[in-house]
Order: sequence, then structure tokens, then C-alpha cells
Amino acid sequence: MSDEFFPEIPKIEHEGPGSRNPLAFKHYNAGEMVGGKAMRDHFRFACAYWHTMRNPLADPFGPGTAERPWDDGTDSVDNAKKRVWAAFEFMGKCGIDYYCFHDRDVAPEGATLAESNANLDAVADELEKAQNETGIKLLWGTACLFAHKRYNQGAATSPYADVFAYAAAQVKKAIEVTHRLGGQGYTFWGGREGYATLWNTDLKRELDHLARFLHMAVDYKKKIGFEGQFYIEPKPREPSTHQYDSDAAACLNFLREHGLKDHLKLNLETNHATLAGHSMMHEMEVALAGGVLGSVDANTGDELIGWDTDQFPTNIYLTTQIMLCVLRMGGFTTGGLNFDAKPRRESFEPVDLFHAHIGGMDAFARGLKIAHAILEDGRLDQFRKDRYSSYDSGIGARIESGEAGFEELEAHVLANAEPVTRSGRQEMLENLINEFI
Ligand code: XLS
Ligand code: NI
Ligand code: NI
Repeated sequence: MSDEFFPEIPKIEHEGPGSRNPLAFKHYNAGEMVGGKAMRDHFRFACAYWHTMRNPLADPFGPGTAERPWDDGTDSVDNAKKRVWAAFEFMGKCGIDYYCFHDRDVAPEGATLAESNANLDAVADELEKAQNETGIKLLWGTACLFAHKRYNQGAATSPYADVFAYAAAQVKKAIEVTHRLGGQGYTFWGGREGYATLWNTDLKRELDHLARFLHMAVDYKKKIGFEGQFYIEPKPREPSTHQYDSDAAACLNFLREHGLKDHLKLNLETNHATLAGHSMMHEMEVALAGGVLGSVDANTGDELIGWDTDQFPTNIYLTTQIMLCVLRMGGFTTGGLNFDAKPRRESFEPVDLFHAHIGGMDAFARGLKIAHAILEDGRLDQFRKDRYSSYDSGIGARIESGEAGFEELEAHVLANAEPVTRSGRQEMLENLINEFI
């Protein structure tokens, strides 16, 4: 890999827990086997192009602070092409195997759709070259249907049919480019698919339009032979007051209601889970139970701020919970862990991008090892299993199989003594988890 953009930064190596080098992995070791699988294959880490390459690190009170010497700050295609090489040098040095992008992160929007598409094609040529040179792959692509003014009232849920059409044309192109670049998936994040106020909103019609939009995408995907996985990414609000795909359960219901469940899985993001008032583990369990756990946007929020602050994940409990669910699922197939995260506004130097990703990768390496050890140990899962054992035989088995009805259950109660329950042992289990952390 070239040394053009980050000349002072060497390739990040695994130096082990004893290392005091901030530019080294203490726990992440790409080739190390955990439960018969190399770490890199457990995680399938991805870099989010929009944050790492494009986020100026602004906040609601001030403009961006990010110093990105390779970027001339213009919207030119040449600048966009150059940025590709900075991105791939960065990922190569971090040992990140995948990336994710929005159409408008990688290439500038033009004055017309035709111009935007030509820009995207030009940058896709460059991305293809960089992929071939480095072996870094595209985890998923997406379209930005929320930044341009035309999308001010939504895209597929805009009250304006011409806006719906524009969004469709944009997604058509984004899927084509994702397909061309060998993308393993394509994500739909609602952006502004929700409402600012219900006074002006026909909620039923908007939801039907969103479903139509996704069906069109499914049809087109088949037509061009794109075999990547489609994902929908739940988020409850921000920038909208309410976003329709508000959490995993709402997405599942929407997919089922509109006959889309066979075509989309969920891409879950930690900060969106907490915005929805859930833990990430809750969202993961809901998706797992519904058979739609696809991919993860690995970040975290700040409990004290409450926005989608998109911070890098460093909490070992969080990464342990996520990896526990991923292992229980049997691992990612098309999905992976995409760092949908940015350094703080105060962390404006290029080297901070490295610290941020190193920290996230190390936190997940620890989470994986801990989760694996917990599963190997078996006590946690055994406890869960035993807790439901009254359903394994007798009346419980008849309830689960559907053989028993209310009358039989009433007879059962009349013939038996008061039910016996046992402690849920929450504290004991929390202590058990801490044995491993
Ligand atoms: C924003 C979302 C976005 C999606 C991709 O909050 O997380 O970054 O992941 O459109
Ligand atoms: Ni995201
Ligand atoms: Ni987000």
C-alpha cells in the first residue's frame, strides 16, 4: 500500500495486550482463530466512507474541524477520485477488509441526474481499481436520499410523486454501481422517511408508498441479477420527528405486512437502538428471533447527549453482547460490522481516524473472545434452557405444540397445587458475565 496520504503512520500491527504503542492492536489479531474461525472472518469490519472520508466533524453549534490534507475541499470529480486512494490507504493500514458508501459520499451530485450518474461512474472506475489493487471489498452500498433539498419531505414517502420517481432513479443507479463493484449487500436507511408533523401526513399512504418502493427495488435487483442482500436500517427519529422504520420490531412488522420479509434483513445500529429506547442487545435479539439479523452498524451513542452521536464503540459489555448474538446466529454471512462512527469534533487530526478504528476493532476483539468463552463455558445458556424446561414435557409441551387449550389448562390448574417459580438470578448471571470480562 502506498504511503502517500498518511506517510507518518505505519501499517497497524497486533502487538498484544502488553504493548504501549497507541498505533497498535492490543487484542485484534486478524488471523487468530477463535472457535475455529479467524477473527477477521468473525467481524468482517467495514469502514463507513461517509464518516471517515466525508464527515467534516461539525456539530449544531459550529462548523467542521476535520483536517484532511488530501482533500481540496471542492466538489470536483478529481478530488473525489483522489479521496478514493486516501480511503484505501487508510483501510489497508488499519487492516479493514470492507467499506460501505452512499452514492453521494463517493461522487459529487451534479446539476442533473445524468450528470450525477456520470460522476458516480467515473469514481466507480477508481473504486474498482483500488479494490483490485488492495483486495478490499464492498460490504454494502446505499443512496443518500436525505441531503438534497428535493428530499426535504422524504423520498419514497414524499407527498410528491416526482420526488418518489427521483429517489427510485437514484436507487436504481446506486444498486447498479453496488452490483458492479461486487457489493455483498445494499442498505436502505430511511433518512427522512417519516414525518415532521401528523397534521399534514397521510401515514397509511406514505407507508404503502415505501413498500411499493422496496418492491420495485426487489424487482430491479432480480432483473439485473444482483445477488447481494438487501437490508433495512431501523432508526426512530432524527432528522424526522418519527421515522417509519423506527426499530427492529417495527421493521419486521412492516416487512411482514407488505410481503417483503423474504427480501430484506435488518442492519442494526447501536446508536439507533438507544434512540429508540432499546438496548442494542434487545434489537439484536428481536432480529435474531425474526430470522432477519443481517448486518451491524457498529457505533455507540452518548447517554448524556442523546443524539445520534455516532461514536466509536469502546464498551466491552456492548461488544460482548453484540458478539454473543452474532455467534448464536452462527456468524455473519453477507453482513459485517460497519463502523458507522466518527471521531469527536475535538479529535480533528487524521491520526484520530486511526485511534478511533483501532479502538473499535480492539473492543470487538475482546467482545468476541469473551462471548466465545461464555458460550464455551455453557452455564449461561444452560441457565436459560433450564428456565424454560417446564415446556419440555407434560402440560408445557402440550402448550407449545398447540394440543392444549383453555379448558385443558383449567382442568390442569384445578388438579394441581399453586405453581412454583424460581428466582430469575439476574445478579448471579451478571456476576457470571463479569467472570469473563
Ligand atoms: C444515519 C444512518 C446512516 C446509514 C446509511 O443515522 O446510520 O449512516 O447507516 O445511510
Ligand atoms: Ni447507520
Ligand atoms: Ni446512524
